[in-house]
Amino acid sequence: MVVSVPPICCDNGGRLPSMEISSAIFDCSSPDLDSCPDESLPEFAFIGRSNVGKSSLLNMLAGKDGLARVSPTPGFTKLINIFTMNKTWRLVDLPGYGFAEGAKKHSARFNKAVARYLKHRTNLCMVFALIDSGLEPQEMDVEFVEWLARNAVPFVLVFTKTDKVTPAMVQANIAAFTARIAAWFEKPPAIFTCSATTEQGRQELLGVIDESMTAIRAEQVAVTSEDSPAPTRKAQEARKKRPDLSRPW
Ligand SMILES: Nc1nc2c(ncn2[C@@H]2O[C@H](COP(=O)(O)OP(=O)(O)OP(=O)(O)O)[C@@H](O)[C@H]2O)c(=O)[nH]1
Ligand SMILES: [Mg+2]
Repeated sequence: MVVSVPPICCDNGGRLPSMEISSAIFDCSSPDLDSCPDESLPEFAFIGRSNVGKSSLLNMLAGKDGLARVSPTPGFTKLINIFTMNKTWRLVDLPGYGFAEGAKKHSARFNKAVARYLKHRTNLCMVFALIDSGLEPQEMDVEFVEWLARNAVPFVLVFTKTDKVTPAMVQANIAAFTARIAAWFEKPPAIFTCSATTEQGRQELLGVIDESMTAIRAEQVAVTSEDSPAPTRKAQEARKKRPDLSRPW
């Protein structure tokens, strides 16, 4: 049964992010989970269909054009690309789904390395699941969001490229998408809109990261201040624990 749920568009309470990006550095490109760097820093990852604007959004948030490579050719990002922000947290540009070339056309529609990263990366705090705001719900996006829900991956939805269509069309497409996924959620996921061209949505998305980092720091302080024989170890475990899915965004 599909339940109709009105779209929730988050503006992070109208607050400006207290965070500024003072440094944005490319770390590495990893072909799979096992070759990703250590899990010492919280990660925020971008996923979505090929060409939806993942790399562009990463650059927009980082405030650095050309940090992640952007291309009009779908399927451009092929590796797990990791960038460190402010020396304290990471943005992760993932290969998109929905694009298959040549001999690989009939293989899995969704990159196995990406699936493993999303399911098993313990320092993954939040996934930004990108959807093209100019399109009616695409089967592949609906299936992917269901996959995220089934695998308890914490995520928010981000509707991209809002500069390309009218606000009314963006809202209509968000409403249609939300209705398609409603049956999977007791509480629908938070929804944001953005444009890498106009920078619309930057403050709100940085606000999500800022709140997440604040929660992680508070958790670490609480754990390390406990009377424990091994506080360092406990703090490390707390950092690795995935965030509570009932968070307000
Ligand atoms: N008008 C407009 N174009 C955008 C926006 N974001 C991305 N694009 C364009 O869309 C194309 C794809 O952008 P990418 O950021 O490379 O998309 P991607 O999701 O990383 O693509 P893959 O790596 O192939 O999966 C490029 O030509 C971008 O310039 C946006 O907000 N507005
Ligand atoms: Mg890309």
